[in-house]
Amino acid sequence: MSSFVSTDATRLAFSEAMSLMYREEVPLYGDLLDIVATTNARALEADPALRAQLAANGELERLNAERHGAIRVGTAEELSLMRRLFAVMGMAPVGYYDLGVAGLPVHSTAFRPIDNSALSACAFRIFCSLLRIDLIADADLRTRATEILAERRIVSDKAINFIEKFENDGGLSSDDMTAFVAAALETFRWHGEALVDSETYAAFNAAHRLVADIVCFRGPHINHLTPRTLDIDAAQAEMIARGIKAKTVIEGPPRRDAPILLRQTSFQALEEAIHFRDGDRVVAGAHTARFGEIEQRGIALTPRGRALYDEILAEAEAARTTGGANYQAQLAAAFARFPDDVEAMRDEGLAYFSYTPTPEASRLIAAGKLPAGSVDELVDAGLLIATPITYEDFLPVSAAGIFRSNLSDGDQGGFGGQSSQAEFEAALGMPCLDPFGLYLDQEQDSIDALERATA
Ligand code: OOG
Ligand code: NI
Repeated sequence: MSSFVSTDATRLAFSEAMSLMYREEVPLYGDLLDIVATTNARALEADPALRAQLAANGELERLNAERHGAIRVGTAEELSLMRRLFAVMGMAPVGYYDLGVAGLPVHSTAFRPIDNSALSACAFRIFCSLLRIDLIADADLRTRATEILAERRIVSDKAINFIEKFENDGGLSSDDMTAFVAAALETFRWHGEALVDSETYAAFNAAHRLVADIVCFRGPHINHLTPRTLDIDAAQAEMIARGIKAKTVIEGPPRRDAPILLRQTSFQALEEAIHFRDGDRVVAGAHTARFGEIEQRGIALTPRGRALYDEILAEAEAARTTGGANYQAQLAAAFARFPDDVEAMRDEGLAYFSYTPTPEASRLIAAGKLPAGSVDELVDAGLLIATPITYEDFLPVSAAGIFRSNLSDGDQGGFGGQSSQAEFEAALGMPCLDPFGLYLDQEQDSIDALERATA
């Protein structure tokens, strides 16, 4: 018998420790958690069917817990270290997000659990961006950034020892896990003391705020955590009512009866006091990086559904004339041609589903009497229940909007450049897993289980 703790337990312990740390570091984030808890309780009260569905999926217990956080690293070595550190928590890199097309000097992946049981045990994930030094225009600044990053060590020797132990032994004991979580957490802590002097900071900041945020500090401080809301419009209204500076527009699809993909909003980054060591003088400064975000997740779309989503979103963006509430109305009108009904989405092959036998079908299976038929025929006959598979990934256009809401207007800037997934994966040390393939696996697993039961 193995005496290792599960990677699910490690991820849960880490996400809880991270949440506590962030609430201490950014008190406004505690208010956001409070808003989410209140609006979620109201949504459950108003919709008993939703409550029953969440209870059946075992999702009520950790409903208000964080679903994701985000960090930004500076070098290939740091990215590869993050891959190894998150592997200890059962998280693998899924998807490649090229933010260069949105004018940001980074590209990203999401470290996340991949199978159903791991996702329901703890769905915590980390959106991780890598600086593209090649996109810094000034050659001197590029060299300076490379030198500064080459010298810092973002993961302690202690944490690295546990990572190696995990890799060599295939797991960690309970005591080691506790010690690993504490050591790993330090990597993501905020440091008010900059690594560089004030002049260097100003130079990087002028190149791009993201560059200063990534290069000028001791490590990749967690820049936001994101709990799940059941009603993002209500949570957004409540943020505004409490005087929190929320984004004016919710990113992603409009409000729908059958939610798709991911909707997100955030509050603006706080201005925080930092200090520089200029020779033997301590100089006070300010930095804005850290914020809070909320998300509401819907059904995962197939490549076909996703193409339709991207097409409609691009149309709506092109026709966009107003911000705020009016844009939400324009967006809703543009999405009128996307079926707002799970059955229609299934018929048209737009979304992923998992299939489970009804109680009657289970009785028939046990008696060896389930009628032969395709999945669709069994659903139509009322013997199989099709349950929407939840979208577990991110959206590049939305992510760019989240980044941008936390940068000043002067930072919109021209980092086009070529997409470089191959370069990113070389840095990472493995390919980014394909999200569509993972949803298809989830769907296929449910069909295979049925076939095994009836074989
Ligand atoms: C990441 C922004 C993207 C999301 O939820 O789409 C993101 C960052 O600001 O580092 O977190
Ligand atoms: Ni986020």
